[in-house]
Order: sequence, then structure tokens, then C-alpha cells
Amino acid sequence: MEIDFGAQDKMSFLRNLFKKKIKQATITICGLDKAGKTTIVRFLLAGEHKDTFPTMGVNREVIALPHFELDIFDLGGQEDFRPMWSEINEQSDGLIYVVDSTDHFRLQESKEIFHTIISTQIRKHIPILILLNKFDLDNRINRTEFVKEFALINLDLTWACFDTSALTGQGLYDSFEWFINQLQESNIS
Ligand code: G3D
Ligand code: MG
Repeated sequence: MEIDFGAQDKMSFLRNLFKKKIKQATITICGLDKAGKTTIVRFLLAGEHKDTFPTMGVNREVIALPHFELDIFDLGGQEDFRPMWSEINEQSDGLIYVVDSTDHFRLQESKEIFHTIISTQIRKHIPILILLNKFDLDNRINRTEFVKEFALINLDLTWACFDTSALTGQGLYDSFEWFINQLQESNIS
């Protein structure tokens, strides 16, 4: 596996970008288990991992940094995580939804969860970043097909979908740059 060190450099730049541009934000990162959420965040923060704990019913990690809090949820198993949805709704200034691009089997489940979140749980104006992760692997769904399959095209929301790899860092910089700019525009900072 070829590691993109350029991306690593950009990541520290990205951390600074977060610090400079955003005073306080709570970001929710959702998706099925194994999509790559934790790996993405670890890459993003390059070791500044402060606090991790699982809670009952849903696999949740909270990473609290001086200027923003990342709330990471593994969503799956339907009933178990529903009580947490109101919390997502109340706290989130921006939603990141991670999809394993190679998990064709669970794409439909992931889609249903995504649409439930965006239609009933989040405040309408918040930016939504969809990461089609594991771009470094073969046998993945391509982005055009995914956007169609996930019914994103006609959504009346602020969203973007990027191909990413939490292994090489590909796409992470561009996607988070978009996200941070959107957070700013929605007056979070
Ligand atoms: P989650 O937090 O969404 O549950 P994790 O997912 O971050 O724990 O990742 C689940 C598995 O996918 C991990 O492998 C992780 O290394 C791998 N993974 C995450 N992102 C990528 C990616 O972009 N490319 C590839 N090839 N693998 C990725 P293990 O083996 O530990 O289960
Ligand atoms: Mg995780």
C-alpha cells in the first residue's frame, strides 16, 4: 500500500484550519459499523485522540478538542440506536455520513438509515458531507452510481459526496475543506 505523505501534511494543515476558522462546533459522524469512521477521524486528527468511550445500545465515541467536538456513532441494528437520534438532532452543527464503498451487501441498510436521519432528525440548514470510503480497494461502487443509488440527486439540502481513503488520505483534505467552509457559511464560527 502506497501512503500519500502529501495528504499527511495537508492533514496537519487541516487541523489548523479547524482551529482558526471554527470557534465551536459539534459534528456528528454516522454510518454503519466498519465504514471507516474511526480510521478517518484518527487520520484527521493525527494522534490527537483525547477521549473514547462506548455507551450502551450504540457504539459511540466522543472526541473533545478545544474548538470542536466530534461525536461518532456506529449506526446499525435499527432499534438500538433510535434513542440516540434526538441527540444527534439537537447537537449537530454538521453531519458526516461514511459509507463503505465496497459493502454492496449493506448499501440499502445504510441508505435507509441515512434518509431517516436527514428527513427526521437533523436541522435543515446543516451541511452534510458524505464520504464514499475505501477508495483504495477494488470492487467498489463508483460515485456516480452511488449518488443515484443513494437518492442524493434531488435532495434540497447542502450536501457533497467525496471518494475517500482513510488508508492513503485520498479525498480527505478536499472533503473536509468543503465541510469546514460550509460550517462557516452556516454561521457556526
Ligand atoms: P468504523 O469506525 O466505521 O466502525 P473503522 O470503522 O474505522 O473501525 O474501520 C473498519 C475497518 O475498515 C478497519 O479494518 C479499518 O482499517 C478499515 N478501513 C477504514 N477505512 C479504510 C479505507 O479507506 N481503506 C481500507 N482499505 N480500509 C479501511 P479492520 O481490519 O481493523 O477491521
Ligand atoms: Mg468506530
